[in-house]
Amino acid sequence: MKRIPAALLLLSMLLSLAACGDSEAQKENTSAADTTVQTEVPAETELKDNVPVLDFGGDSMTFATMEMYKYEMDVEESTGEITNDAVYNRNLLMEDRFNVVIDMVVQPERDEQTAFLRSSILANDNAFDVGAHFVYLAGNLVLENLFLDWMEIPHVELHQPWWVTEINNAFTINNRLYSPVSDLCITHMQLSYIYLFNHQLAQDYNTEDLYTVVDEGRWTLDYMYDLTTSVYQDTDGNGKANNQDVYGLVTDKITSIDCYFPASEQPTLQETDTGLEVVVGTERAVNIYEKVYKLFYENTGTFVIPDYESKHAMFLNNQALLMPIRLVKLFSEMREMEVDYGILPFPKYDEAQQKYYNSCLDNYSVLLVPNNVENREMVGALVEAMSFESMKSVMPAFYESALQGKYTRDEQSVRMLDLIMDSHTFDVSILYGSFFTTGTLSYILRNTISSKKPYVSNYETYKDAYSEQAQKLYESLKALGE
Ligand SMILES: [Ca+2]
Repeated sequence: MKRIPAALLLLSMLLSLAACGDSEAQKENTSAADTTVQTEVPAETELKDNVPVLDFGGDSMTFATMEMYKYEMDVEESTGEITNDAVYNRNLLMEDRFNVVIDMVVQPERDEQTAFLRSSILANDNAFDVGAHFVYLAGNLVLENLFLDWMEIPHVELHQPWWVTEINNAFTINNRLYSPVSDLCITHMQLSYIYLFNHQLAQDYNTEDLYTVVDEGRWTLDYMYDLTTSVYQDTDGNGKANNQDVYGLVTDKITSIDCYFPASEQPTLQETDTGLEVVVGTERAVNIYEKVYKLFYENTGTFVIPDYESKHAMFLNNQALLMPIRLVKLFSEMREMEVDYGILPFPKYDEAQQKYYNSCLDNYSVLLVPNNVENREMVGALVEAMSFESMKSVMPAFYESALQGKYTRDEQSVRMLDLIMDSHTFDVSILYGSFFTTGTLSYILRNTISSKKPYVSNYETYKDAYSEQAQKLYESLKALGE
């Protein structure tokens, strides 16, 4: 089953807005989103969760979360703001349907959250039913044997499109899954890495239609090199490639690099019959390194910026045809952009690769159930139904907010967003990153590309340590619950 609703929903908005002029479309934006969505897509109502009729007698369903992400789980009141109200309405619906009260315990920051989840479970105080935590910090807690395997939670149907299949598959080891992701975790969407392209520069440089390139499966690392290498203009005429010039690609050299392995269908670890195998020494992995290296450093059309943020200013100033960015920035900085931009997935390894894959920054939420939770049935029913409802109404509300104003005209970008959300994957070595301290397996591509270190010798140096750590991790995971 494809994850399609957001595109369908937004398409219905687009169609309803198509008759309006630009300024009207912008004015009508919020009300159109509020009123037309539900009525125009009958197909949508057919998709629903399989949770039966249940009455939890007014009990509390309590989420443990952090201040910065509490909007994923609950909001205090209806405010008229589209994303706030989508969460508010979802929870009203759930409270009514299951006769529960949705509640939260909120910690100020990540360290308090780590401490709270652990101490609450150890104290057996039943202070929460489901915890949400940063993916890169969750693995440590999982290894402390604090949580239940979601395969044992009733009503949870992990194959449904409101669960993030590729990530959950990657996190399943020994047929157990302790830290899944669903559309309840809206941060997996917001922290998604995507590519933006500048429509004006695409026109100026006569590039072919990039959506067609994606659709035809030709959006690859090699294609991106060929496309960007001819795009350069020494705008300030100083004879040097600097931040005043125009480029085919402007990129950071930090977290976005983490996405090229997953996008090329290259994991760092793979489960075998006997353990976890480290697979970053393969020919494919080495080739990915070489392709990204060439794209970054052997390309007149690329400008590499050491920090994360300052590339945004260059893109806003029409100095970059392409730029990788976290989707969440569309809600803020990118709203200032006057020239239209389009959204693209990360490139594939080659045309033979069947699918596009996209990844996220390692700060999104995963879901954790305490091993002493009182009511597994309530946890399963609520998380399943809330995840479905999030896919149906909360995700589209966030799309609408992200693509506000002039971008609501770009139905192609919405289609690309759906493709990206439908292809989220993530490396399990980041979930269990604390096991891979020597040579930091999870970030081997980032570390070698950003420092221009040779890949193979770097891998050879840490090869034995990686294998040893992977085997220890496997044994620790096997011992959980036994
Ligand atoms: Ca220059």
